[in-house]
Amino acid sequence: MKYFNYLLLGAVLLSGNMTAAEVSVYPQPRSMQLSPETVSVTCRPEIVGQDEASPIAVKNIEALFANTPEATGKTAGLRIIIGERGDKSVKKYARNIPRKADGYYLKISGNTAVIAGNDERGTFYGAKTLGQLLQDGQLPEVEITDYPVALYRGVVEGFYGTPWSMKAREEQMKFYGDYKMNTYIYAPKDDPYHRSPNWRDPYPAEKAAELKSLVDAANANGVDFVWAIHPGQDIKWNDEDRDLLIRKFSQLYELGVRSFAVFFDDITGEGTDPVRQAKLLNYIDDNFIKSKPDIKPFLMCPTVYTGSWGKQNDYLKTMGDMLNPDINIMYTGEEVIVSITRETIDWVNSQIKRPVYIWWNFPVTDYVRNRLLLGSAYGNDTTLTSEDIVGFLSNPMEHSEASKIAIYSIADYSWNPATFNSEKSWKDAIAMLMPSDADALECFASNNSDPGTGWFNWRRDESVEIKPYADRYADAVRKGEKPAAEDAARLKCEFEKIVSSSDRLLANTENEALMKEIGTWVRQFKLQGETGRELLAMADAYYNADTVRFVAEYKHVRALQRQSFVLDQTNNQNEYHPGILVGTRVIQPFINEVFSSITKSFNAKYGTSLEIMSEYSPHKFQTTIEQLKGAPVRIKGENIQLPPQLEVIRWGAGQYVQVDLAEETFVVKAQINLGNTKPEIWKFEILADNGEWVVLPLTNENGDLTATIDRNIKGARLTNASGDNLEVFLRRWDLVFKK
Ligand code: 14T
Repeated sequence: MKYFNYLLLGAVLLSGNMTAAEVSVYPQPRSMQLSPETVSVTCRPEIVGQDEASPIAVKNIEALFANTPEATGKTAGLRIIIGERGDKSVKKYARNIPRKADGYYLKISGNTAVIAGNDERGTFYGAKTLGQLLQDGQLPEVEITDYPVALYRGVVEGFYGTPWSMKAREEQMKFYGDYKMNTYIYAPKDDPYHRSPNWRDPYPAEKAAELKSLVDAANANGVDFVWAIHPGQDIKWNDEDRDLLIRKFSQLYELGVRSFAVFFDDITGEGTDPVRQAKLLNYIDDNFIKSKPDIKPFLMCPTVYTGSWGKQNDYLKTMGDMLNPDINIMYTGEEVIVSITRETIDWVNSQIKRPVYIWWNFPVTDYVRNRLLLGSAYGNDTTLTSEDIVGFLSNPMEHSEASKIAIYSIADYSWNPATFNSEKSWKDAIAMLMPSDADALECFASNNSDPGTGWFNWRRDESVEIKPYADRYADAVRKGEKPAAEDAARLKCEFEKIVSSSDRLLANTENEALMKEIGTWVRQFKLQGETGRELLAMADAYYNADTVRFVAEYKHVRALQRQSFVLDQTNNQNEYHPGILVGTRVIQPFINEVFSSITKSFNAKYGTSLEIMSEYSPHKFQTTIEQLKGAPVRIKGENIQLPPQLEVIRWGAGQYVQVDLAEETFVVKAQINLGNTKPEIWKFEILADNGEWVVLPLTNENGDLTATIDRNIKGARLTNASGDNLEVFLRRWDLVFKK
């Protein structure tokens, strides 16, 4: 038989019924030789070796052909020979099986399919691959040798915020099994029995029962359920706490857990001592982990889990020297949220003296809860081998279904970094989640991927295709020129695509779990598309000097902006990052700038005074500081705020910022952070309900300039009263009210 190399084939059409493009195995196999021949499976295959083979592998094969009619005995059907190294059934193929954990050999030829695993999980993965190859009762003739680079692949549910539901987790287990991920770490920061205050206490019966069924779901899908404890914030370095920790592990062992971890991240104080941490971990490793024959290697997350912190001290080196060599150590990279590079790996491994276990903080959004990160998983080094990394996990969003876009690609990457194609993997993930509206979901995802400049400043590509057109159009507007017709047309087309994609997603019933998570963002996205479309019409009216049409379009844009404001204020009202942000990297800035510029020009030309601020707010902002003119007033939770500015603000003597409230409001206090400045040099005033400005004292509270207000006010103002021109940071400017 003549075999073709799959990778070289591309999308070339083959004779027979299947094309290479149709044959899509995920994660991408190490080696796959595909022949043009196909095998038709018309009756239920005979399975050979099922008594010894991995039971979940056999079960999967049986399920694949459950609806195929029974063999009649006249025609010879497909024979599936299945088993793992050492089983009689696959003895003949022993030398073909890769000697790698989770590895398998799969060969389909004539009327025989061989699935031979290096271990039980390998056999299971061989069965999963067979399932992906089977399409409409056809199997390609193929020979595959496959095994992963990273020994541990999957997810660490390690974010702050609403933990995944048990139902969502069970659904995830199946997904991990399907795409050859073998690890799920249970470590939700907001489970009180994982962390302080209750890490010492056993789970109450009801919670324990839920965890047990989760462990069963993990086992049914070849996934190691790792239970992690997070004791570091209040641990006492004594025998009592040590024994309580082991007692807690024992409870989870009874529930079926066979993999354990201790996390020391995000703590302060006594608990951070690496020597004591290492001694405790070695003790647990020697006296608990290794005392039972069936527990998998121990895992820890260090306090110094990020390179830029670790270089300042010997913490990681101490861990590397002291920890038992078989305890795995996690690490997020050079920063908390960052891509993983070759240098990252080489440095950390030199410290910890073992291959690192990567905790990749993508697509986690606990630091930007008003956004969705749906972009591709690009940027990690593709030369990593099993000597470099022992594990590679994703820390996901609190939206489990939406996180699958990234998780799918991380599964692909961690199995086989060398052939990883982030763009293709992203597209395939989207098609897997929503086959019939994949293009609509792609449109949404490609415009919702950047976490912004906040906290970590790890930026992601967004709206890449439309950006050049948007830039050129905005540039023309900025110069007072009419934008090119081609750019306007391309943008109009894009905004229409945004509207129609949103509508299709909102009507989609194929993946209800996904729509439940992202629906509000999709509604916001639709409003953004409509705003963009009407803005272009407004601009067009301006350039044609059609003032009547301009005003009508202006009002339409305003109405859409107002709807978007209401949506933002009434959904996802978490205390950290409330609201619903979409298209923040290219589209929203484009809309804001063009709206303001054109309205300003219109006002100048026709003597009108239309509001130029694009972001709708019932409250108004006035300032004499040039840099801050046009800044929006936002309402976030219980704060009316001016958004923090990244650049230094040059605040001249006597200059002020002032917020005019839409209506009289009871305000508790003002909290202002301008970097390191003294309260005496500022004058803070409120506009009292009798219409008079009243000066209130400012005090310094933990770096914030604070004024107690506790009354109804109509506005507030802060003036530079130092007599000097100042350079300050505008980090916070909040009026705190009670709803
Ligand atoms: F353990 C770690 F590897 C880790 O990443 N810990 C947390 C994690 O739970 C969280 O989801 C993630 C993303 O926000 O970052 C870590 O949490 C932080 C990191 C910080 F730098 C929380 C506050 C920080 F200032």
